[in-house]
Amino acid sequence: MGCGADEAPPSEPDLVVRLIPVPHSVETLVGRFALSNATRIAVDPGAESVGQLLASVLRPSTGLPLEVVTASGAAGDIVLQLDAAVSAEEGYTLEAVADNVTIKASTAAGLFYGCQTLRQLLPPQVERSEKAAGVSWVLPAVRISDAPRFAWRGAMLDVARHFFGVKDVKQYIDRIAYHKMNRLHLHLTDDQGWRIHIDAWPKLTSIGGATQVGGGAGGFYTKADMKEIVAYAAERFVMVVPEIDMPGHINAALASYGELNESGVPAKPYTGTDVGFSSLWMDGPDTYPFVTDVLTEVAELMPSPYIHIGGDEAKMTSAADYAAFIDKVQDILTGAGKTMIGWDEIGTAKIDTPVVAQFWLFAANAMAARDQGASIISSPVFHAYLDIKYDAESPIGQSYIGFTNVKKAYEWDPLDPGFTESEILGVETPLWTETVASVSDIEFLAFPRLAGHSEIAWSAQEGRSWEEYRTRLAHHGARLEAMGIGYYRSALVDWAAP
Ligand code: TNX
Repeated sequence: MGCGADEAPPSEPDLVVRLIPVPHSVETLVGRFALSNATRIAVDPGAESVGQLLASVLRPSTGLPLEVVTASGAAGDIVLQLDAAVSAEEGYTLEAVADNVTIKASTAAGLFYGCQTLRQLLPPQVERSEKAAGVSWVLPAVRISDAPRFAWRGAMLDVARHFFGVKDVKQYIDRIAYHKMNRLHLHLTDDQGWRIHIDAWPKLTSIGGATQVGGGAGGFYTKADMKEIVAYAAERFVMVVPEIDMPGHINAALASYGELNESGVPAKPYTGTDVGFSSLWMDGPDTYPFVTDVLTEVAELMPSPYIHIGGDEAKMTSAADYAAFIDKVQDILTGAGKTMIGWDEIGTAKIDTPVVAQFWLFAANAMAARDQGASIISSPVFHAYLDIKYDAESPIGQSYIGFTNVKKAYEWDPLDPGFTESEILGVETPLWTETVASVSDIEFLAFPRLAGHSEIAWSAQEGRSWEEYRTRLAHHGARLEAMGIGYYRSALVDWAAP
């Protein structure tokens, strides 16, 4: 990326361009654009809500009125233009000169991503939720052309092991969207909790939702909650992808209904952190009606064209039962008009296209899925997992595969271990929450690693280097801090003062 500094007088902020994820091309120009009381956000019809979102993040810190108008823009304005000439679907161009900042894109999503870049061109204090005094709200003259590498730029949040409410989920959406990520995969069910209300099986949430790891109160989303999350995400161009994990990781359902158990007796609620011990009762008369009801209601509720069915670590299910189960589930989803996603183990079953396999651990399984025509989401446990401890000193997190420091989290290629670009739908960064009980725990494990993952999802592989990235990350920390994110101050990074 270009990093030419402007000739700023010493009292002005240093106007070096440092962006995460790094854009496709950056050309620094001479000069600067200054926000003032007269600055308006002038938007094309169809871009009003993107303009309002930009205003809502810039107003509190700058204290400027930043009126949003549907107009073609005049001198002094920030202009958001829908322009079919910017061909890449989520791409944008951004040009800042003394008179204007102009963002162009062919879609509202592209304009939104241009606005996220604009935020990062301003001083980091712009991210504060209260007025920041004594800051000069200027950005460097620059010409940027940008578009994402992958269509799927996801983050996964496990709300089953520990429950996180609507407000926390919205905040996570804000933070991933800021990094130009566009999928929130919600891991809604597991042994320790069932978090989405199902009308036909209400005890899933009244019983299965009432606890979590460590025995806390748990919780669940009503259908209205889920609609609220989906709408909030959609405004920020994030698709919410629900996961109902089956046929393993299912104890919360077994604890809710005796008839799902061979014994006829509900399983005991589980509040520990083991994996792989539970399975649906494959021959049970109520099992497939249950699976069908759940998937049908989830398909009706969620606009996402994808439903994730888990399929991981089904250690108590025989290979034959597992394959038959995946086959039936895929038929149910196809009937509901949805594309199935599963963890890489689904590659051991017969699957039909369209289908998506999420590579997490078993390359052979992911390859087997690929060989059956599956698209791949890359989220290798050794690099992409946000729940792994940074090092032995990390107070929370897991270490079953060792440690993942900020460098290792950044240094990987989503084509490993041998995919082609077109086989990869994209990248996802999962946060499992066995050890994550609060928003500050999320912040500590997700940040700053998620910023690096956003770059792997958005930016080109070519020319990527930790040494260069860490200099940008050093300054990105001040932005995270201004957002109120309690991120992990890795000693591998020379964090810059805000
Ligand atoms: C394996 S990753 C799991 C999760 C756990 C994680 C960490 C994956 C597809 N399954 O259920 O949370 O290990 O313990």
